[in-house]
Amino acid sequence: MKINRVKGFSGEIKVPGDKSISHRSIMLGSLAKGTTKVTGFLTGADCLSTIDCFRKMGVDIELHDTEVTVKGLGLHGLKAPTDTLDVGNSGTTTRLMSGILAAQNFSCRVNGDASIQKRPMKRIITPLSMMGADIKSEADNGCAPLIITGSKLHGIHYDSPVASAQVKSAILLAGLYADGETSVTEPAISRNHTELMFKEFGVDINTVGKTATVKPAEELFARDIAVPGDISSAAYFMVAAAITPNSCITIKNVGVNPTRDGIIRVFEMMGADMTVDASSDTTGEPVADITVKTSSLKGCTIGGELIPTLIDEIPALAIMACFAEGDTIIKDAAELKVKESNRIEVMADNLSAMGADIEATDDGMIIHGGRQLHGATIDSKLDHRIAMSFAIAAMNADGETDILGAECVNISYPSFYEDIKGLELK
Ligand code: SPQ
Repeated sequence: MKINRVKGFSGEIKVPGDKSISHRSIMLGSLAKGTTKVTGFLTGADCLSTIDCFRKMGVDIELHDTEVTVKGLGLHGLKAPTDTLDVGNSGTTTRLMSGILAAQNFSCRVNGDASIQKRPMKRIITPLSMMGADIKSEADNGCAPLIITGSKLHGIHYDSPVASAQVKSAILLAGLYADGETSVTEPAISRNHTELMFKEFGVDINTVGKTATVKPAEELFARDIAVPGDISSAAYFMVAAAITPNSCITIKNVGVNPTRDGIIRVFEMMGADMTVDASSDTTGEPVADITVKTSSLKGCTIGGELIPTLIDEIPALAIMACFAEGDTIIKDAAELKVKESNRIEVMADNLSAMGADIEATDDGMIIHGGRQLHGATIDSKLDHRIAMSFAIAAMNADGETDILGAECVNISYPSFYEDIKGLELK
């Protein structure tokens, strides 16, 4: 896709539903007793993979536009799939579903695309095996395809070496089926959508500091879920407004759960012209309207416990840093290397191609802001967050930028290019 400089952006937008919450609504809806109605569901490819997997396990799931009806089979009602469960490109589907599959009374195979087959699964195989699970990596390389044979599970306490909501959630989901309490302590708090949704579905879950503890469940009770807009998708519009002259964008109904709102704190640190109007919660998740205007930005340091609260927004923030005065240091973010692509390497390579002054480090990157970007050929590596970040950069660069694999935005934001074009000043 070829993209050129724009004059500015103006207007109001509602971004699609939160990806993390959408996945979890299908999983918990499937395990609940009764019918779960989901509104604002994200119809990106990743969440469709989750629907497909649970349909293959006998769950009746109807999707109309962004509304989903899930007729739950109860905690012990899933059926053995006759085929491999295809998770596509979705790490969330793979890891969270593995926690559920570990406790079923059947065996199954879980596989996905080339990117999924490279992402580390040992991080869930290790704790789930400690609970008694039987999970094998088919190629014995710690990655998918996985062969999961349901087993009797025991409650454990796990000190997770990584701040990862996918690891934590896989263990907590398995904990629903364990013979005692299960708890996970993280080095820093990761997104807590599983814990919040557990509460909504009547699960006994408790969080103290960095430790989440779940009691085995007898039953989950269906609950309607209103999915807020995804702050990870809102991020592209926030950055676009901040770095593009003559711009003002309001993003309505964005989920601002404190375990996800690190981008708001970074916008404050960088001096962005932003207002956040909090409205009421939707199904336990706080929501706000966010307005960002063209801003005069300064570099900052992003690291420590802030990282898990903005991990998926780092590619967009790295673009923003190119337009700030001074240096931006992103550290403690080695997890970026094991996402849909190695996001440290891919950001450094592509931003360098556009003329930015950027150094990749072991656990992040250092960006010396203020260099004018120019058009280049960008390899998205089929990573949706890379494609969307560089679309925003391209709209502020001299000359033309060509984004290879641009269609991969369908993973989390199928209408991204139409939506951003719709806000462009003519
Ligand atoms: O689902 P997937 O492929 O892992 O998606 C990503 C993304 O950028 O959309 C990560 F690449 O989001 C993860 C996120 O990074 C979604 C997620 C969740 O819903 O629990 C948690 C984060 O991953 P992790 O490994 O830090 O728990």
